[in-house]
Amino acid sequence: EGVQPQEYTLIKMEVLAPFPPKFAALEGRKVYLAAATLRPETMYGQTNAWVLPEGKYGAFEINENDVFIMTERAALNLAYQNFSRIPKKPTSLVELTGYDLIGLPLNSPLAFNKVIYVLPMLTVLTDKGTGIVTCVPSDSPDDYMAMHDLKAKPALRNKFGVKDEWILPFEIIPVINIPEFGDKPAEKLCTDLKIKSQNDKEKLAEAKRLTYLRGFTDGTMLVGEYAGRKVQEAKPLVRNKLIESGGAVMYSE
Ligand code: A2H
Repeated sequence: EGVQPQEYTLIKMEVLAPFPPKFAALEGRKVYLAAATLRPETMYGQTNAWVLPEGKYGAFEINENDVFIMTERAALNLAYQNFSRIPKKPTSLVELTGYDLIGLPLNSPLAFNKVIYVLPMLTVLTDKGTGIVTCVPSDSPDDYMAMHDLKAKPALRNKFGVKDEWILPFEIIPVINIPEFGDKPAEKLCTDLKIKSQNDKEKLAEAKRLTYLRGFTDGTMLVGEYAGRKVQEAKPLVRNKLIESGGAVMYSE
């Protein structure tokens, strides 16, 4: 990691009732998967959340009501940023793995899809952000390829117990137009660069660089309250809205 702190928006993806048996200790609480993003303006296009199947997570008390599911490392950082029931001390109500989370139904702020599901992604890092990633296949090449892999490979879905209805009905939702790359920039770049799977690290890094750069400088919002505005202008506005409405908190590491 560099010396520059990275500022993330943590999106509060609410876990919908009924909770599974493993979540018994969380009854009566508001439970969220806390997803770290650098692109809050894309949240309209969320199609699912990603977790690392073998990853270790906890359900941490943020205050009397709210519980965030994330890595312990993120919970400790957040506790030092004033997000913990006991000051500077993360307290977990239950230990979880990614496998416990796969298939949970979520409602995520701004998402046009009212219910989305938790799915496995093998490239999620547990030492970055919260270890939870929200999937926006229109604008993130990593997300697009991971979704493409799961859709194209029934054996991969089987391996992780992913039901067809958690993924197959979800289509790419255009969120931003980039003059060079169109309304589905991630798909266009992955196709143009002939990226084969979510494990094609080098090409994905190039696709990410291009979408991030061009999206920020030349992108225009297609949807939401700031449709027609430049991404540069919309990004802080959407982020502030999310925070004011209780849908997100800021987090740095
Ligand atoms: B971004 P940086 Cl639309 N493991 O959010 C792997 N990836 C992670 C992660 C983790 N533990 N935590 C966060 N991320 C992803 C949206 C998005 C993102 C779009 C386009 C590009 C993009 C929707 N997914 O990121 O290494 C999250 O995905 C491209 C860089 O800290 C987060 O923002 O720079 C981004 O990586 C943070 O990456």
